[in-house]
Amino acid sequence: MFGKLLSYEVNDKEIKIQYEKIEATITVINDEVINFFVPLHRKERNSKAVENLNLRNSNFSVEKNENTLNIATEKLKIVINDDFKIDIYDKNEKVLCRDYRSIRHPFKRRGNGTELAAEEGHVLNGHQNFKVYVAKTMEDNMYFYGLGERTGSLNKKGYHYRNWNTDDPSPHGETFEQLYKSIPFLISIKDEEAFGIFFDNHFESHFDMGKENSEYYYFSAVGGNLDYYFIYGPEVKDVVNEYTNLTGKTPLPQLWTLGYQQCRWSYAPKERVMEIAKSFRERGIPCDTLYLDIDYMDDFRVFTWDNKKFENPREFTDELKNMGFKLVTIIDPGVKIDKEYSIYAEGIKNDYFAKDKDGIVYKNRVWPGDSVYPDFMNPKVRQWWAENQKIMIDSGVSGIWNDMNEPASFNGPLPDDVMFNDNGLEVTHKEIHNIYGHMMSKATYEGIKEYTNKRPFVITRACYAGTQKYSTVWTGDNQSTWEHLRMSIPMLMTLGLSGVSFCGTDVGGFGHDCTGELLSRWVQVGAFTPLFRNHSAMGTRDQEPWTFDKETEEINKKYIKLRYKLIPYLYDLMKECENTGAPIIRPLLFNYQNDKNTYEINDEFLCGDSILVSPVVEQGMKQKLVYLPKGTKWIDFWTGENHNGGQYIIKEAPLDTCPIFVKEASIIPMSIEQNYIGEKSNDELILNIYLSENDSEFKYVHYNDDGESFNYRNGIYNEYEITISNKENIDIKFIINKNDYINKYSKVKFIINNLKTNKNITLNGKKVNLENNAIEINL
Ligand code: MIG
Repeated sequence: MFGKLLSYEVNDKEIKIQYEKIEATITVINDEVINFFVPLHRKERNSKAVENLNLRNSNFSVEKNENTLNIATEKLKIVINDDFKIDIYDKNEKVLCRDYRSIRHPFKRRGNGTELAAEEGHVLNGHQNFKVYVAKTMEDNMYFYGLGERTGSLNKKGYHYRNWNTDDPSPHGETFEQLYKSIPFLISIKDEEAFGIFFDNHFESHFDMGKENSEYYYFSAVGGNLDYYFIYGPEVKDVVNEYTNLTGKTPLPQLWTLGYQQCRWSYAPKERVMEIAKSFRERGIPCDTLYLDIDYMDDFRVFTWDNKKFENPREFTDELKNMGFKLVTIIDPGVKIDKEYSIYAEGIKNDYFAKDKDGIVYKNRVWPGDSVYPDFMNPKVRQWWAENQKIMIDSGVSGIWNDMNEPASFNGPLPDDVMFNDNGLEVTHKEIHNIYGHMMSKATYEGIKEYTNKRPFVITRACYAGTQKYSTVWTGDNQSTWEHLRMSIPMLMTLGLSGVSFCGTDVGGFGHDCTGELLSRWVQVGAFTPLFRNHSAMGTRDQEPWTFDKETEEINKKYIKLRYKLIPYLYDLMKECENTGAPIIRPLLFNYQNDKNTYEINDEFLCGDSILVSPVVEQGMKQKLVYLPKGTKWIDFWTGENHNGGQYIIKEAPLDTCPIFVKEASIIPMSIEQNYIGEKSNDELILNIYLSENDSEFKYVHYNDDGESFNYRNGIYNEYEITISNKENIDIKFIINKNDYINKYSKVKFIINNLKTNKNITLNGKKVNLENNAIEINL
């Protein structure tokens, strides 16, 4: 393809390689991360995912052999051949990733009489040809993970996926090759060693993990540059950390966003919203956030209110705030064509909308009828969109929900040649489709940040690699089916592995009618997912926790309350995520990579390091087969029973019981029960300690700050360090590492949940006596 390797030149971290037909560049980002770039489309890289390429120190060597160029870092050996064929080894010369040398050889699709079959509606794919195509040799024992929002199982080996953000409200199934989000990032584990490939190309792209031919896997795109990063582990954790060093970490959110959220298409008018708000408080079911879907607007004009339904928005949001509710409103990208409407008029005047190839403003149809599409590629448009957030913020709205930003359209898809203006560069829809939602979220984030000075809460449906910097995501229009509850678990774990830690599904399901049993099981999963939002579609039955029967209501209440108790733990996880990119809900393999039994577990997840959740995801099932990973013991959260790791157990799971296990030698911080964040003063820290059976020493660091501002970035936070040494005695050490946030805890309660010995217990060196296995101290 590129011909013979002729010469090379090293320039600091860059190695330019002259081939017969083109020049390629290799950049050593650090010892573990290497970028491979060939300007097939454009000379310069134009990444919207990687905003600053942060090159770190590494001592690498480059050496030319007869036909190859050999690059060595502390961790990797990279051999570059003719045609830009690349082989990568770890430092022990073990193969990690080798380019496939033979020609592409897809499996056969037999298609006699295909026309008739197509007429009946069968999709008859051929094997597509691509402008950018890289095939890697399938080694033995490979497992594949990541790729963002996907249906199907955790392990992607044998499947093919497409990146083209798509709004398809029909029931998502394993046959779906694409959904709303495009994250061209793949993780592979081979012999317990992991690496990642991030193909930073936002054209339509494809990943095929050996479906086409089991001898190779490939990534490809219909246009754009060849631009990919190889990211070495050897742990999946390291791969995710480095990937999020490139594309950005999920920032610490406001505390209230971790509470329970209730949504519906649509709560309106105001009286209906107040009725919902009162119901939560009367029934004592905690809830922090209510949503307004598209019907709050004046005929779907974004940044307006329907004053018949919501006479005085500010008064209304104040009333909600007094009851402890935050309001999030939906904003779609489509702007209604209406000369009298200021947003449209301003956009037209300033040339802010995408145009067709002849330079005429492009229109399609969405909720407001005929509409135009803001050109989010243009920095001026993003600035304008950011300023528009002020309209919502001034009405007392606390967060913004961005929907329909694939972008979706009712009147057929946007043509490839709709034109956008990327800071002076003319780009087509074909090129930027997959980053439209990403750029919209960026604008929304920046506006909210500017006008509130708080950590913005944005929730988006479409996204690209790196959107996690700006927005949380939900997985779009699922259905109230058991299949979709089951599917949500690998889907959310996969999003987490792909950098998008703050994610959730519509709890209870969006389309179709939910049942009490399904909602009861769904809320048991939702209680542990970072974004915990119940949502349902227009025309479906009511789905609030109390709208089925008493039992369903009680189960919802139980798990929502548990969620609120766990918020300090979840907040600590979000803080960890901001530092390391580690997802909140994660597949077992993330922590137990040396236990192969975890590689294909789809119906369990870890919430942080300490909690394993194995929810029931089948109708009628009252027992659950639970796998407990090797190397540690697991304590049943409900009964305190101890189990060895490395085995399957059967856990009794009546409808009100979600199987939950705590890793031994853990500390889980909890808070008192409240109906919403900030209802009660947060002055007591409750530390739940789970001892190990054998001697051990373990540590936990708990973080606390004002829960809303950016002051923590200037050091305004508190940090507590708890160390437990469980040997001859049980020695608890409690230290305040940092004490700069003014609202401090005044009390700490230590609870030893599984105290089975009569060892002496000391706290900071002094012998103490427990009462009901607990001791409380004043600070
Ligand atoms: O096509 O705004 O996924 O959450 O309730 C429907 C109405 C448009 C799709 C979103 C859904 C939302 C709905 N929207």
